[in-house]
Amino acid sequence: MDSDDLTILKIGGSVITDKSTPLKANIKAITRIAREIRRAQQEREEMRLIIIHGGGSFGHYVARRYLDPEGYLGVKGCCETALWMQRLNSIIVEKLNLNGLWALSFSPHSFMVARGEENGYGMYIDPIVRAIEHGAIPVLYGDVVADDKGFRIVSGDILAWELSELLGARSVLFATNVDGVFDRDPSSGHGTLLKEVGVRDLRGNIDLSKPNTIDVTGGMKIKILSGFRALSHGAVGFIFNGSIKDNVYRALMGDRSFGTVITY
Ligand code: IP8
Repeated sequence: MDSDDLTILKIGGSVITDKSTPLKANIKAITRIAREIRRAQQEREEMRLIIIHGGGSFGHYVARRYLDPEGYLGVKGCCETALWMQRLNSIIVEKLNLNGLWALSFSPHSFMVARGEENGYGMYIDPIVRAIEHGAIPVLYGDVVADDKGFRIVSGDILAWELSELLGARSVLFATNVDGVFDRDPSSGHGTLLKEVGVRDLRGNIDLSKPNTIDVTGGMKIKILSGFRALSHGAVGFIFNGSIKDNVYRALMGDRSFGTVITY
């Protein structure tokens, strides 16, 4: 597989679910994004794609009720979270296929383990590579993952960076519900959108906190910092607003005139 043509698109849960209503998918947004991806695929035939989506009002809502202070879910919480994430995933995969994208679901809990903070994750990625080689679009999602003590959560952001590193994908796109990275909390009314952020330069003067009451996997800061290794190996991230029409299409076509580019 030629990894230069491989793009990883992470679609935030806040874009594809209704975050104010538990367990409600945003069908309109999912359908719009599916059409935009299809349009980009038709115009960039060489593009290979992995799609990863977040948890939104499915995974985060369910997991929050079970997480203990150490970040473990317990077996009941694990299975319930996995079940609801699978439901959201099947809605998304269905809409992608209905719009002419040959999307194939992969449940991360079934092919990966967590090895502790220092050692990252172990994954069996051959089926994903084969699927891409044979023309399918693997669709993964933030999920539950086992380590040697129990079940934790792995965010779709981490999966995006991990896969980018393992497969050598250069382009890692994050469709979120904000315009990109701001130098301070934009809700203060004074934030300026940054065109580019180097992960090495992250300093105290950039306030990456994103007030969010529902996410259990952190905000913008973790999204960027968890890319440190992949970025140091040549990946380039792009964080943009995927709730705005045509932005997913534009991002897939290589337009970087909006949003924030993340480099090493
Ligand atoms: O929304 C979290 O994935 P994220 C998934 O990408 C769960 O952080 C299960 C809460």
